[in-house]
Amino acid sequence: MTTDLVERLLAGDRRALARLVSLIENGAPESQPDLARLHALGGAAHIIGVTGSPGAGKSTLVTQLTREFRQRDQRVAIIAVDPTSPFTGGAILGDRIRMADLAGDPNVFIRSMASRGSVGGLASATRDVTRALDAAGFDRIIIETVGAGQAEVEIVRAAHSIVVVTVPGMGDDIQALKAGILEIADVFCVNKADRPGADQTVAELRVLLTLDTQRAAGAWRPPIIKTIAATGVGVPDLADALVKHGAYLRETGQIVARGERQARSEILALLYQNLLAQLDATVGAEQFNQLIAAVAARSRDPYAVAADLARRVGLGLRHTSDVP
Ligand SMILES: Nc1nc2c(ncn2[C@@H]2O[C@H](COP(=O)(O)OP(=O)(O)O)[C@@H](O)[C@H]2O)c(=O)[nH]1
Ligand SMILES: [Mg+2]
Repeated sequence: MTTDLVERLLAGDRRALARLVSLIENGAPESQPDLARLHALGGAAHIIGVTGSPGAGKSTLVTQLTREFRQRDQRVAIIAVDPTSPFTGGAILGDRIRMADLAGDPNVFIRSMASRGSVGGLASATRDVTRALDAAGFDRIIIETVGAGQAEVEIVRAAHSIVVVTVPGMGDDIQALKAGILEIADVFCVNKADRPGADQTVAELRVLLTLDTQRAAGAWRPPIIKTIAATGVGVPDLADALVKHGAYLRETGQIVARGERQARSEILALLYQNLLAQLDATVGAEQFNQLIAAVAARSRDPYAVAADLARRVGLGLRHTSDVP
C-alpha cells in the first residue's frame, strides 16, 4: 500500500511527493486509492497552462513566472509536458544556471513528463500528477505543453488559466492560432519582445480577438502581454494577468463550470478506458477484429454487434486496480 505516502505528502514530505508522482506517472494501479483520496483533498490550487510553438520561450517564461510567484511568497509546481525542450535535459547551460535557485527551493517542484504510452495516457497522467500537487498544497501549478496535437490541447484544457505564447514575426503561428488555440486562450503572451515586430504581432492578435465573436459580451477579454522571458521583462505583468483571471473565474462562478467540464470529460474517459479494457479481457482483440471485418464486409451490422458486445462486456465496471 502507498497510503502512508499520502500522509507524508500531506505533512510536506517532498520525497513522498516525488515518489507518488513517479508511481502515478507510471500508471501504477496501486496509486488509485491514493488518487481518490487526493482528489477529495485538492481543489485550492490555481492551475495554469502554458502552450505555444516549440522554441517560443515557454520553458524560459515558466521559469521566470515561477520566480515571480515565489517573490509573492507562493508555492509553485511545474509540469513540463513539452518533449521538444525538456526542462532539465535540453536547456542550454545558461538556462540551467538560471534555474539553479529554483531547483534548490523547497517550495518549488519541477517534473518533466515523458510522453510514453498512449496519447490519452499522457493526458490522464498529467491530470493525476496535478491532482497530487494540488493536494500537496502548491498555490500555482504551471503545466507547459507544446500547442501541437489533440493530447496537448486536452492537457492544457484541464488548466484554469491558459497562456498562449507566441513570438514576433510568426505569421504562420497566427494562422495556427486561428485554427484552434485562439478560443482557449485566457492570456496571450508575445514573448521575445526584444525582437523586431512585437508591436505588430500584438496588433494582429488584437484584430483576431475583435473578430472572435464566440465570446459573449461581458466575458473575459484575454489581455495581450509583451514579455522578454530571457531577461524577465513583462513577467510581473503576466503574473498579474493570471492572478486577475483566477479571481475572475472565482468571482463569476466559472471555476465551478470549468471543474464540472473537467469532471465530465474525466468520467467519460475513465468509462471508455474501462470499457476497452473489459472488451479486451472478455472478447479479445482477435475476435473483435473479426467482428470489425464482418461489419466492414456487410455480413453483419454494427448495431447488432455493438448490442452483442455490450451484453457480453456487462455494465459492472471494474476499478482500474482490477484490470489485469
Ligand atoms: N531573444 C530572446 N530569446 C528568448 C527569449 N525567451 C527565450 N528565449 C530563447 O529561446 C530559446 C527557446 O526557449 P525555450 O524556453 O526552451 O522555448 P520552449 O521550446 O517554448 O520551451 C532559448 O534559447 C531561449 O534562451 C526572449 O524573450 N528573447
Ligand atoms: Mg520548453
